[in-house]
Amino acid sequence: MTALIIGLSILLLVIVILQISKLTDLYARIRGEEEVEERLNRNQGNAMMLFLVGFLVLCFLSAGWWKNYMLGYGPHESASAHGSILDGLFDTTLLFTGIVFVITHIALFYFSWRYKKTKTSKATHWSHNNTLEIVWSAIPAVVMTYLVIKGLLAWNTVMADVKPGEDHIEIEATGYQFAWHLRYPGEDGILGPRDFTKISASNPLGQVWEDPLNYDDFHPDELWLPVGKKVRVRIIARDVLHNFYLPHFRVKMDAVPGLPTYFVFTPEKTTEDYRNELRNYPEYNVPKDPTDPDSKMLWEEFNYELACAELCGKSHYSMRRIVRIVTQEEYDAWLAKQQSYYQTTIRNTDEDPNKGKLLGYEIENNREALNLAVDKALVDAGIPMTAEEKAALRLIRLDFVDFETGSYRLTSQSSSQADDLVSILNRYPDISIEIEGHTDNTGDESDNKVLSQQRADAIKTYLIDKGIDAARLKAIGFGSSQPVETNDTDEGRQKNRRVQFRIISN
Ligand SMILES: [Cu+2]
Repeated sequence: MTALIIGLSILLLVIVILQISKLTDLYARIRGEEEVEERLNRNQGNAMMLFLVGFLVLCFLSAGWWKNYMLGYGPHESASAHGSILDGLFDTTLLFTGIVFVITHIALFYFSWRYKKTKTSKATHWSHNNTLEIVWSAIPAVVMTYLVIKGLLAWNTVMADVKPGEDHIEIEATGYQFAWHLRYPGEDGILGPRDFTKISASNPLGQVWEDPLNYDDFHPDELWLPVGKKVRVRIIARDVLHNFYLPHFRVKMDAVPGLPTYFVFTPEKTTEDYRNELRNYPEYNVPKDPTDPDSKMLWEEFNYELACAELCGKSHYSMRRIVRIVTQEEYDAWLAKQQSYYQTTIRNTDEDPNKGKLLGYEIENNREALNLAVDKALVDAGIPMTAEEKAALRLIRLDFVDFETGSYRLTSQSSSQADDLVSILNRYPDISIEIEGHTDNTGDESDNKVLSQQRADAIKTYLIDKGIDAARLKAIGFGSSQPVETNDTDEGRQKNRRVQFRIISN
């Protein structure tokens, strides 16, 4: 319906214009061509002047009107250390191009008015004018030189890489159709190596799992950074050209397939600072959802964002990621919550080259957990407990002591936790323990009982070999008589096959 009305309106307009031109024609024939032409020229000249004034006034008014929405002005002053240099560069360029813009428009429209054709006017022909040539060559040359030198100085400052040993955070952003994959280095502060041939559905970045530097790297959904800290972003593309764009920080760098790029910047305003700045402007004191007056204000809902500034395909817009600039304390708390990609997704799957082996940090964690469990059982923390609760605390499972299938031979990786138990027995010389072997219910029960006894004995022997007094150690095999879970599922049976120890005296 709207389209029909628009179509009819256009048709009517065309008819009106045709009718007017017909009238002008008739009028000219009546009044004489020349007089009419002169009158038309005069009208058009005046219209040109009117347009000039209206156009220039509107240009300046609209710039003023939209000022608080534009990067670089009002609340949108740069949120990074280098950003103000770039904003200054833009302002200088805008000043010069603005002067040229105003002068050329005035000249264009004023000349059409001033030199409109009349009966008496006559054109003058200038073949050459040295002064004009010099003026319009020299002025742009001087201005260009100034802009280029200023631009080069800004470029050198903005593009400077981190110096060796300089304190900074290094993160990585990989663009692909259609998202950014972010990677942080984890506790070691170093991003692990990558190899594009290793890219797969479960290894989207091609991280080399043989390298321990990759073990703590994590892949967050949001880009979190602490305020005031220098950040170096490695920028990578996995398929087509993308562009890493943080508009509020004046960070923009191409992500080129096969050619790693980087950008170094220092965020200077937290998300909260930026919101509070926006709050001072009426443009941002309106509900985010115009149809719901109870929705939060625009300034409250503001977030920095990471975008792709390259038209990389049909879902290009969906590459947006939230960016949060926070205080160092908030950042540390966030870091503590992040989980390593290797640990959560790769560890002990078929892709893990360390499948079935314990890693150094895991041995460390297991030791801490075991020590904590023993301390909890032995040290009175002043919490009132029933006898059962106390007994439960004294029964501790050895999750990382295991045996070769169907045998009572300890696997090579069992020694780390068995050694931890030795240290505990040395640390608490007064305690005795009872080592318990348990199996699931598969196979013959008398065989199970024998095997569980042999396994408990094997641990006892190991401890005696390490210098623990045999009088402090007791070993019992329970077979499948004391399951902790159902024996109907794989998972349950896995839980039932176990060795544990009970602290019996101290
Ligand atoms: Cu893109």
